[in-house]
Amino acid sequence: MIRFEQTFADFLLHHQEKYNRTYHFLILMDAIISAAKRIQHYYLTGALQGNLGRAGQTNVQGEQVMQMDQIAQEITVHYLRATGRVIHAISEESKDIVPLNPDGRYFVYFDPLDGSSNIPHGLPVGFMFGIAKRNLEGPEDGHLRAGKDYIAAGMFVIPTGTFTLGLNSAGTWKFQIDETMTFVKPTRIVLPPDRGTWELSFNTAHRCGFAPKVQKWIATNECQYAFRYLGALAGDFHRMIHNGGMFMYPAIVNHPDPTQNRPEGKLRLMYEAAVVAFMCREAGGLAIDESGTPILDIQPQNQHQRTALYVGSPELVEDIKGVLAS
Ligand code: AHM
Ligand code: MG
Repeated sequence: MIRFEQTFADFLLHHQEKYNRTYHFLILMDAIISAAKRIQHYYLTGALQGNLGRAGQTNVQGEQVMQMDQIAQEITVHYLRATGRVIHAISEESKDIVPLNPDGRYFVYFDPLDGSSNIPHGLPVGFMFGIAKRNLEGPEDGHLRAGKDYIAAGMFVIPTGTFTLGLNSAGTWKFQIDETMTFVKPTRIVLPPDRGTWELSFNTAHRCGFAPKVQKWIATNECQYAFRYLGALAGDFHRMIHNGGMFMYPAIVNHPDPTQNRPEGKLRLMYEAAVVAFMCREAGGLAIDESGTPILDIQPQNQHQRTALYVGSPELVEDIKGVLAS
């Protein structure tokens, strides 16, 4: 017998009706899913088409741009523009705000292909996005929104065919791609309370650069947990939110070459850290920066702002928060 799973479209339609919401968000999500599928196609065929190399430029962050970064950016902007629902977007791949439709109702913050070091190998990368709504009653009220003002945030782990979406006060949900390239089977994600499955995830090569108290916490606690690190936030966060534990990208303050220090952290607040912090909150977890401030409370001063990140099971994040405050 054929098994028919509930589709993402059905799920979202019911959600919008239940909360008395408009259909505009459905149109936006449909565009984001179309972009993700097209990016996935280019990624899967990238090795044969010669699209997994460098583009030969550096971006606003001074990092090497990959060909796939440019392809994913072009695809995403195309689909967002076509909705007519987005006033403007902020992307890791664009120095400036991307103006779309002055009458649009949403701001979209995105990184169309996160985890660049995995691209040449065709290994998992992420398409991450956060969505906020403009002030519909008055003049445009600014695009620099804290994560707590997002209405939704999500990620696709490409090319594994998984899509995860956090909805404001309505949980974090995972969808799988089926044989017709449709996202189906909504499954609610709740961080598991049992420490038996918990994992730690961080780049251990940077360990000596962490603050001494963070190094000490790791040395004291690491043996209790499995350790996993893929090097792409979407994939690492995907594991963590299912198994519990903590993903960290601490500030680098002790690098042997001080010019390599990153006291402000590496990950970008608006389209990386706040996105996973939002999904984590909806799954029962927490996320803080190096000062212990909740990631979702940080008011961005610029669209490409960076932050340190500790995200995961509340007990572990509270524990490291105490250490950071000491
Ligand atoms: P990117 O936006 O240049 O791809 O960097 C973000 C990525 C995250 O996906 C990942 O968690 C982290 O950087 C990995 O950094 P590192 O190579 O220092 O471990
Ligand atoms: Mg990125």
